Amino acid sequence: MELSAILQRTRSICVLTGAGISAESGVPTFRSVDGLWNKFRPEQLANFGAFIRDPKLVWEWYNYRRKILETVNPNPGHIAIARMEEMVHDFTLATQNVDNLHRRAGNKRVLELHGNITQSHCIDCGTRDDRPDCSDENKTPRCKSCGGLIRPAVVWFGEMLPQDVFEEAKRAAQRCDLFLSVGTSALVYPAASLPMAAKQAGAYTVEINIERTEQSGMFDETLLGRAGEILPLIADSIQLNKGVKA
Ligand code: BV8
Ligand code: ZN
Repeated sequence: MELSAILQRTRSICVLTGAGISAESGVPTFRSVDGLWNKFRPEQLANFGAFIRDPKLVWEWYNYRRKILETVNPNPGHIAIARMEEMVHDFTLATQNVDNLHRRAGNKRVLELHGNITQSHCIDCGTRDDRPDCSDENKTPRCKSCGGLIRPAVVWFGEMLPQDVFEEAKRAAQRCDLFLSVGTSALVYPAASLPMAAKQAGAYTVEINIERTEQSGMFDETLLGRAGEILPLIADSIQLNKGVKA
């Protein structure tokens, strides 16, 4: 059974996205050569130990990424997923991205498996402070109520994902009849376990990537190409099948 046939009768879609969907917006991916700070492996900076050892360096990296996000916009891939949410009865979006672009594209419900870089809070009292004072680059941002260190609200390597969010994504993967894995190298767990959970529950699984990945062999179909070109075609096909007026 091909994807086009599935799209005619699908009532429940679950989508998992990775950095690849934001590449066409100009957000560097993690593993691409011009990737983020490619002299560091993400695991080296995106962990609590590194933060405690050198909070200034880790904040430099997050402020560098926050700055990029102020200059980019959602692309046709993000927008196609927001359209799918409108059209499909049971639609779930789970993302590994912390870039807030799915929300900016109009998705109302986004399961942020790894948090959101535009948010931050105190590691001691938990007070939220999304605009910590990073003006003095020699100082690390401190909590206005207890003086504790402020950290980005993202999930670092070795840290648990927000369990309610991950469990909801897993339930959606096991409930859907179509699972789309978009722009992810599928190397980071437990997010990378979701496609297999969908497959084992009988969903039709499709990978969308500019190249094959570690998991390509598991998918029913791998569509090689740019997410910003393939996803609008899928959204159009869903719209056509539902005869939904734009
Ligand atoms: C945890 C937030 C419990 C921070 C991130 C099982 C096996 C092995 C290892 C583990 C395991 N279980 C746990 C681990 C350890 C670890 C892990 O998975 N390590 C990996 C490296 C092997 N996992 C964890 O630590 C997780 N926590 O397990 O807690 C626990 C607790 C204590 C002790 C033990 C267990 C937490 C993981 C979350 C880490 N945080 N991000 C931040 O962003 O700063 S992960 C981060 O990296 C991203 O969120 C994302 O998940 C990952 C990057 O992957 P992608 O998004 O896929 O991006 P990438 O660049 O790799 O690939 C882009 C793809 O797009 C490519 O394939 C490319 O071809 C494609 N592409 C490019 N352009 C396009 C495109 N596709 C389509 N169109 C285009 N235009
Ligand atoms: Zn505090």
